[in-house]
Amino acid sequence: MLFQQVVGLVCCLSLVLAKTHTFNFTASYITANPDGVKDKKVISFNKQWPPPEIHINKGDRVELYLTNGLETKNTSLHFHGLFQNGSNFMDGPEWVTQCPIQPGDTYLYNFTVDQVGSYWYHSHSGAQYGDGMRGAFIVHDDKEPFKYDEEKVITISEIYHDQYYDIFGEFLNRYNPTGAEPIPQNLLLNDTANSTIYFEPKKTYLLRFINVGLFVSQYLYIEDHELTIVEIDGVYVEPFKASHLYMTVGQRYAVLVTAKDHKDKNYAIVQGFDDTMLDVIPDDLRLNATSYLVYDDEKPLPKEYKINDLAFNDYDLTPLDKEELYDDYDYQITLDVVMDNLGDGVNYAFFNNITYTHPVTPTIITALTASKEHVTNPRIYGSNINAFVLQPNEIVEVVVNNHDDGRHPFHLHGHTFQVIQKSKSFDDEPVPYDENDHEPFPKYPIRRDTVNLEPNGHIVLRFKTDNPGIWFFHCHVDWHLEQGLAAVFIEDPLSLQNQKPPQDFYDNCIASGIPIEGNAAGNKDFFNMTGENLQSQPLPEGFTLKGYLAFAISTFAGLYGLWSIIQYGLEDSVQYDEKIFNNLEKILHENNLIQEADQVAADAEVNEHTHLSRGEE
Ligand SMILES: *[C@@H]1O[C@H](CO)[C@@H](O)[C@H](O)[C@H]1NC(C)=O
Ligand SMILES: *[C@@H]1O[C@H](CO)[C@@H](O)[C@H](O)[C@H]1NC(C)=O
Ligand SMILES: *[C@@H]1O[C@H](CO)[C@@H](O)[C@H](O)[C@H]1NC(C)=O
Ligand SMILES: *[C@@H]1O[C@H](CO)[C@@H](O)[C@H](O)[C@H]1NC(C)=O
Ligand SMILES: *[C@@H]1O[C@H](CO)[C@@H](O)[C@H](O)[C@H]1NC(C)=O
Ligand SMILES: *[C@@H]1O[C@H](CO)[C@@H](O)[C@H](O)[C@H]1NC(C)=O
Ligand SMILES: *[C@@H]1O[C@H](CO)[C@@H](O)[C@H](O)[C@H]1NC(C)=O
Ligand SMILES: *[C@@H]1O[C@H](CO)[C@@H](O)[C@H](O)[C@H]1NC(C)=O
Ligand SMILES: *[C@@H]1O[C@H](CO)[C@@H](O)[C@H](O)[C@H]1NC(C)=O
Ligand SMILES: [Cu+2]
Repeated sequence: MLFQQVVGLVCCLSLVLAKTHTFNFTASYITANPDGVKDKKVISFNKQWPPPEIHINKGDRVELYLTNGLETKNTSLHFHGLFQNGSNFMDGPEWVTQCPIQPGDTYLYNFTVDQVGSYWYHSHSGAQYGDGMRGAFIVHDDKEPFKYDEEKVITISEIYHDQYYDIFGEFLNRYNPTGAEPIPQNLLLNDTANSTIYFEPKKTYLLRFINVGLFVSQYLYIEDHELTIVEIDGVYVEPFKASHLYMTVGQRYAVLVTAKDHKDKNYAIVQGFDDTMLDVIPDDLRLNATSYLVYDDEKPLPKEYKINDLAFNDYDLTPLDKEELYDDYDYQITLDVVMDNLGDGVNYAFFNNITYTHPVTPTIITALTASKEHVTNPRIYGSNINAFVLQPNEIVEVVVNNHDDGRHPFHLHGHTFQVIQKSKSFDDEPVPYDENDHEPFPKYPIRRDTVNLEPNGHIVLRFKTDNPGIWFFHCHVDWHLEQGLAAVFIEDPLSLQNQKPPQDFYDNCIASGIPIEGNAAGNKDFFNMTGENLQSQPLPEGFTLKGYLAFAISTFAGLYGLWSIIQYGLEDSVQYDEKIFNNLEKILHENNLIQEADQVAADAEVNEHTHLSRGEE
């Protein structure tokens, strides 16, 4: 009886204490100089860059008004790691759970948070957040299972000196046939270079590291200070002592660090790019950056510091709640990752031969407006979004096999997943998951929302379908997302139909002339796919685009800017495909493509100026 009263009291107290946090943000460009090397137009909130950290408590409501002041660009906002349980339409990714927000318009993100830990927010319109539209989102827990004196949020990222929209055109382009990712120019910690983080002796700090970058994974270590990992991606873990971290973009690690008991010395905080992810390493790119852990401003700053063993595997961690492995799955999804060219010459990324091509109307609109009879039929969601319809209260297993030699940090919206297999990388041949011959499953698998897939390796993930919604599953290397490395999980759409987005949600679509009813093609006849967005046609048989471009480049070399060859590592493809362009003319003739080749050369000439002038900057 007494117990019940106490429980009752606690429940209602926390109800009373739940707070609404209102934010009124206008996204607009300002000029900043994040690394102290070059000015750049970055996306600010209310002319402030870096955008603010958001801190709330578990149970609180967020009402965030986002005004698009970007003049010529659409925008959107995603809260990475939040489940949006019951509020799928607040998740943020354009074409998945909302329409893009047009310049001049305001959109309200309004949701409650029933989770704890380290999260972040970022634009989910292309790779736009790379220009700075991202920040930390921390949910405080009054029952944290560890103690500390002070908390510090520390973001890490890479910076491109050029603007995303300028780089992007050259990336997703047939003159970049290998799909080589643009190379960033610098590393940032707390959104600057040469950062100083202050420590006071004897204190214990909770450092929340968040990789808010869009491409490169980073190593992170602090000279002569041990890191005790206590949370990953919002999931508490058994305290785990580590000398350093390895963080893909999108991942978060909260670590306890106990300060020295004296102020005799200052220490180095070192970031290092995982340089295996870079196709070319320009001579002037620094791969490591040193920031400063300062106890005493009067003492000299630390020198560079180096550790030798960089081995690190998040798979070794154990969730604090010891949630057991989900025994078996009810439904299995296998996704094979391939990067390849289509007939338009562009290098795309594929799951099972499909490169994500956004629908005419956001997938959530299709799910909200289809009849009960049709809403669970994957066909209505289109043939180009990798749609998977999931039944409620099932265990879903997602197997991702990498047929590519790049690293891919996969992120799922709306859930954390158990990571039940995580292979090492393989040099030569892809090693897909074999259900009948695999490493033993962990008893208490780690759970997180972003996990790294190694070159030619595989991952196996399991989660329970207890959150109705349209959930994006994609590579968080946003260059790869732009190449189409995404799938859409349509989880319990019958229940999703009970969620009622506000009028604002529909108005935002109407403002762009996007249908607010219909299938992936925007047709009210749900099985008429006329007008659907589709990926480009494949290349003709026996024809490789790399070879074709190599031919065009070598024949008309003088016309083609050296800049792109260096920047995008085309040299490699020229060598790689030597044997192909030996008989290339024959192939071109057979496919009546000689004229096309001439056109490539002519276009290259037109582009020469842009490329060269950029190269000379
Ligand atoms: C948000 O800020 C803008 C510009 O400062 C102002 O016009 C608007 O009324 C504000 N909206 C809210 C809901 O506070
Ligand atoms: C960091 O240090 C480098 C080298 O001294 C300097 O070029 C750069 O401007 C500094 N950056 C900032 C943001 O202070
Ligand atoms: C913004 O979204 C609208 C609606 O889809 C689209 O027509 C327009 O091209 C987009 N604008 C930009 C700059 O991407
Ligand atoms: C946010 O959502 C809640 C719950 O639906 C609603 O009561 C509240 O009015 C909304 N806030 C605004 C500003 O619309
Ligand atoms: C990050 O930099 C800002 C100033 O730009 C500063 O106010 C903040 O304290 C820094 N964060 C940490 C963890 O030192
Ligand atoms: C720089 O980082 C790389 C990992 O990216 C590491 O191998 C190397 O040891 C680091 N160098 C220094 C000086 O810390
Ligand atoms: C992808 O295409 C290849 C070649 O056409 C084919 O062999 C393979 O079965 C396809 N894979 C899937 C999952 O459709
Ligand atoms: C969503 O909320 C329901 C209860 O309302 C709960 O059973 C379910 O576990 C939640 N899902 C997630 C992913 O938190
Ligand atoms: C399918 O939709 C298109 C475009 O809305 C329309 O023109 C066409 O007549 C429809 N086809 C059928 C068979 O209804
Ligand atoms: Cu990727």
